[in-house]
Amino acid sequence: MAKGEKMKILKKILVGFVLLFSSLTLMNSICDGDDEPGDPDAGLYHTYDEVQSELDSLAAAHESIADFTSIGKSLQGRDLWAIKISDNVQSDEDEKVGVLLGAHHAREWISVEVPLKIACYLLDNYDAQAQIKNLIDQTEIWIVPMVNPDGHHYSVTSDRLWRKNRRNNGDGSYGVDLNRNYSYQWGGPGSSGDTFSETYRGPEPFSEPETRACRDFLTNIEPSALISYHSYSQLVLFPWGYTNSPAPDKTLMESLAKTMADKIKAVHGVTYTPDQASGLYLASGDTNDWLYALLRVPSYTIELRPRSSYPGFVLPESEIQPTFEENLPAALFLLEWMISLDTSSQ
Ligand code: 0X9
Ligand code: CA
Ligand code: ZN
Repeated sequence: MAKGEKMKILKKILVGFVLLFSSLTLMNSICDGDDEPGDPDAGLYHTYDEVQSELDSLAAAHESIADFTSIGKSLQGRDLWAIKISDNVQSDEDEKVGVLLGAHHAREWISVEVPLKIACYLLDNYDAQAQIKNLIDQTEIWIVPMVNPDGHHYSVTSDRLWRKNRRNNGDGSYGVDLNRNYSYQWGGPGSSGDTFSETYRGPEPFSEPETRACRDFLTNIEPSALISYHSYSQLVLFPWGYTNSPAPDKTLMESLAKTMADKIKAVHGVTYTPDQASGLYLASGDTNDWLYALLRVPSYTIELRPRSSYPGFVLPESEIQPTFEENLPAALFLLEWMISLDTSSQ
C-alpha cells in the first residue's frame, strides 16, 4: 500500500474516533454539564447555550409530555427558554399550573441547575414512578431555568459576580436588578434609584424585557404555585417582601414553607429556614410579591446553598447534585399540593 493510502486510512480512523467521542459527549450532555470546544465554559454548571440545547434535547426525547418553547427575549436578544411538562402537552388543559424559575440574578449559577435538573428528573421518571406520572398527568409544570441570560453570559465570560441584567443605563453604568423591576410596590424600600446600585430598580416598573416576558407569561398561565430559585443563604421565603406586615395568606404560605424546609433537611441534613421574605430584608418589586398580589397564590423564593458568604455565590460543583437532591422533594411537595386544590374546591 502506498504511503499516501496508509495516511488516508489512518486519517479515517482518527476522524471516526473523533466522531464517536463527540457523539458520546452529546449523549452525555442531557442532564449533565457539558463542554464543547470554543464555547464559554462554566464547568459542570450550564451556560446559556447548554441550557438551550439540554431543554431542546430533553423535550425531543419526551415529546408527548414535554414542549420546548421561549417565553420572550432578553435585551440582547437571547430567548428565555422554557419547558412545559404535562400530559397532552400541546393543549392547554384545565389543570393546575406550577412554575419554577431560575437565575433572575446572573451570578447565582446554582439557581439554574436546580430547576433544570428537576425538569430532567420529572421527564426521566414519568414511566418508572407512579408518583411522577400522576403529578405530570394532573398538572402543568413550567420551568424557566434562566430568566437573565444576558447577565448570566456576562457572569460566565467577564465578571463572575455580576448580578443584574445588561441594560446600558447610559451613564457608564450597566444593569437593572430584575428582582426589583416588577410592578407591585415598585420603588419601595430595599430598591435603589441609583443606576450604579446592585439593586437598581430600573426607570419604571417592567422596564426590562426579561421581567415583561415573565409578567406576560405568568399572567397568561395563571400559576397556582411558583418557586423562584436564588442563592445563597438556605431560606424558604414567602410574601410579603416589601413590608413586615403579614400577607393575607401568611398562615398557609408559612405552613407550606415549613414542610418544604423539613423535606429539604430530610435529604442531606441541610437546614433551610422558612421565613417571610421581609425577614431577610425589605425589598420591593420582586417576583413573588407581584405574583402574590396578582393571584394570591403561594409564591416562594428559595435561597439555595451555601449558608454564608464563603463560598457565597461560588458554590463548588460538587454541591450541584446534593443541592438538587434536597430541593427535589420540596418542589414535588408544592406541585403535588396544587392537586389537592382541585378536590377541595370542586
Ligand atoms: O435580594 C433579592 O432579590 C433576593 N436575595 S438575593 O441574594 N438572591 O439577591 C431575596 C429576595 C427576597 N425578597 C424580598 N426580601 N422581598
Ligand atoms: Ca395536561
Ligand atoms: Zn438572587
